[in-house]
Parts: sequence; structure tokens; C-alpha cells
Amino acid sequence: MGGKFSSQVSQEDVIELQQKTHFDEMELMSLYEQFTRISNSQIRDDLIDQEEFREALGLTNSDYIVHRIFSVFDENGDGFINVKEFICGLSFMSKKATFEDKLKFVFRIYDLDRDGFIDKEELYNVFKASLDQTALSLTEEQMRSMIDSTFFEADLNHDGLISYDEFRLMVIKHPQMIDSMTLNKDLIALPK
Ligand SMILES: [Ca+2]
Ligand SMILES: [Ca+2]
Ligand SMILES: [Ca+2]
Repeated sequence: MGGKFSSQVSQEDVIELQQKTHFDEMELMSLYEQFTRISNSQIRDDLIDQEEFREALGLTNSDYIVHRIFSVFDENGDGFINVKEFICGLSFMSKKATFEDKLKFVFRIYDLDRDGFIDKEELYNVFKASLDQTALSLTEEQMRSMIDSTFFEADLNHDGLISYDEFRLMVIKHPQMIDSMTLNKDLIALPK
């Protein structure tokens, strides 16, 4: 690869990506190369499917969480991650992301129906998926009471939903809520 963007990415796209993300032109080229490699690692179609995604990013989260991360990347919802979606998504979850970026990204992982609020079911899904990864097993009742106490703490206006601002305040108190869902390694230097 000669470090050139292919026909998939125009010069305007590069400029747009530089404005939208935290990456400079060199980094974008490197990410583009990674995209080419990952998107052709299992099926050679220049699109990243869920299996290619999980493997390339070394995600060890549960299937539900990986599926949610994938969906947040897949902005147009077509079931594949194209080069722009890949680069924008990484900008929000990688080491280069600001706290606010990561917050937005993780909020969207929780917000399954994309209505801008986290309801109890959405929180339950993520908690359950995270617990399934640990040796800890809780009964349905214990799970529900954990959800209730989280809402008791987070749902400041008591409307039964966690808004983005409420989520933000909760994460400031419990930063581990987003740590497990963002990448701490540097994707730009992803090993082959
Ligand atoms: Ca897509
Ligand atoms: Ca929601
Ligand atoms: Ca609320």
C-alpha cells in the first residue's frame, strides 16, 4: 500500500474527516490502511462485518456489548462498517477521544432505541451482558434491585429515564462505567 487513499475516499472526505475527528492526515492514511486490511480479513468486500470488527479490535466484551458497539459505529444501520464510519467511530472511542466523546459514545451503546434516554430495560441489558462476563451471578431479583438503586442515584428528576446530563453526572462519579467500553490501546499502531 502506497499510503494513498483509494477511490473510496475522496480528497473532500479526507478534509471532512480531519474536521470531524481527532486524526491528522497521516493518521487517517494509517487508519485507512487498517480499514482495508480489517474489512478484507474474512470477507473481501471492503466492508467490516461484526466478526471482522470483534477480532480486529480485540474486543473481549460480551456479544451484546460488541453488537451495541458495532451498531454505534454503523451510523447508517446497513449492518456493515464502511471506511468513514470506522474512522469516526474510532475517533470517539480511542485513546485520542476526549471525555465528552467517550461519554457520548458509551451513552449510545446503552441507548438501544436511540431516543436520547436510557430506560430501565436498556440499563438492564448492559448490566446483564457485563455480568455474564464475570464469575458473579445474580438472581433476577438482585439484578432488578441493582437497576433500581442505579436509577435512584442517577435519575435526578425522577422521570424514570436517565438523560444524557444525568448519565454524565453518574459517570463522573463512576468512571468505570465507560472504561470497559472504550479502547485504551492505540488503534493507530494496531499490530498486524
Ligand atoms: Ca454502515
Ligand atoms: Ca432509549
Ligand atoms: Ca431523568
